[in-house]
Amino acid sequence: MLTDPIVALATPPGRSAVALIRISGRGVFALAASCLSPFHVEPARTVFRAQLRHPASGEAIDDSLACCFPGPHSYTGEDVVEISTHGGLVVPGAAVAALVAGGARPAEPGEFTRRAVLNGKMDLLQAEATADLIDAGAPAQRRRALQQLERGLSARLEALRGEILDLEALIAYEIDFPEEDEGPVAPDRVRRAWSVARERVAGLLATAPEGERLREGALCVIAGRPNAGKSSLFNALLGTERAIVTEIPGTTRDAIEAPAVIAGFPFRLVDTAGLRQSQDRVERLGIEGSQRYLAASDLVLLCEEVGGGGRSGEWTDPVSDAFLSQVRSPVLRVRTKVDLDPIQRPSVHPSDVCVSAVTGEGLDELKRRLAAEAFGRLLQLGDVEPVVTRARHRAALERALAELDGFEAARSAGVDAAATATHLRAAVTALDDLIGVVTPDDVLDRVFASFCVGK
Ligand SMILES: Nc1nc2c(ncn2[C@@H]2O[C@H](COP(=O)(O)OP(=O)(O)OP(=O)(O)O)[C@@H](O)[C@H]2O)c(=O)[nH]1
Ligand SMILES: [Mg+2]
Repeated sequence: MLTDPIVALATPPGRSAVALIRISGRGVFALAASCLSPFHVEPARTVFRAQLRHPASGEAIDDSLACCFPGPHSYTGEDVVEISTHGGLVVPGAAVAALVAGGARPAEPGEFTRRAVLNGKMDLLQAEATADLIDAGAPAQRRRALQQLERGLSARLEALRGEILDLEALIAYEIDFPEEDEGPVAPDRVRRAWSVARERVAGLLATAPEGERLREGALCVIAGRPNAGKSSLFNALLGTERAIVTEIPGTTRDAIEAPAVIAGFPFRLVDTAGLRQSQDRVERLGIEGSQRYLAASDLVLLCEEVGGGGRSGEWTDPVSDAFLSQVRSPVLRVRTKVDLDPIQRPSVHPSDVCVSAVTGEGLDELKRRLAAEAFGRLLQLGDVEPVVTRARHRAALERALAELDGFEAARSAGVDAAATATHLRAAVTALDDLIGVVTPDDVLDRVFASFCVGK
């Protein structure tokens, strides 16, 4: 399927040693030949040096390298030429303009990958993984995206699809021999096959919360009463002096959000205004902001100074506890400023983490706990087990699960075999949509909306 020629700069604009330009589609070899000399398709996939010129004016633009990928053995499945030019602010733009003058159209975001999907070079899950790999900001995101790009998730879903098809085949016997009381397939066998498939769908679905969190970053809110050392901890976790720290209680007013990679996982750390009953209008607004963040959080770090409370070093913060009573996410208690009062430490609750933003003590332990709390299931699964990472995946699996349950309910109710089988068909369709076997245009539009140009 060859379509109109498109061109895009595949590398980001700006000062760099080289830039990569791609053209793909019908007639791109002739188009490239009008701008590059010498130009030859053969030997394919071999780099050669060529002068790049404007096809109309003949003006020399760059001394470049070019490489031809005849379809279908290319990224898009179409004829593709990749041209490496010098980087910087002027050369790549002039090179793209020359190729446009030669007849190429500037590509839409994600258009190359979209063509790859339409031409069967990759499925929709791989296309999403391509975007995730480019967007990865933490090692765990990169590993997960690469696993999905290498068809980890696709292969698992295909196996699952196969199991449901097998189940459909078992049911087909009953459809063909409806009069026989005890058909050729024991009901137990159907039930077992159903239960295995259901467990697998449910298992994958259970990875969705942490999988989606992996793409977006876990929202970790640092809360506690004024002066508890929240901003200091925030800065220590980020490794920069991002938030203002003073000895005056009520220093932080506006919540500050910053991305952070902790133990290889992506987090969005939030420093908040200290929790207390306040008459100050500005501070009250700040505290309301803290509460909004708390409500949306994936995880709360509740801070209290280790020597700040009662004599025993126990938790003494009823105000924060009252604020937190509305919070549904897990709360990790952090005892701060342990450098100040080491004597109190033995009486601290064993699950509390003791840290000092001044000496750095306890920070590694806290980071480990954060990763375990926000991504424990992923840590347990390791990098080999597939995980679903998008709302689109979750919706499709929920649909498949509902159909499998519908199948079992219909069977229990004594519905005839042909009617129960429609549920299995629908479950298979849900998985097909997820992998992207036949994908309607609007789904493609949504998937590729967030892509960068040139991918
Ligand atoms: N010795 C010591 N002092 C600390 C530590 N962490 C914070 N402090 C001090 O405690 C005071 C308050 O620190 P902040 O980080 O501003 O506390 P906060 O919880 O953000 O306070 P608010 O924004 O007012 O709610 C400052 O004087 C810090 O220098 C620590 O680990 N050790
Ligand atoms: Mg603060």
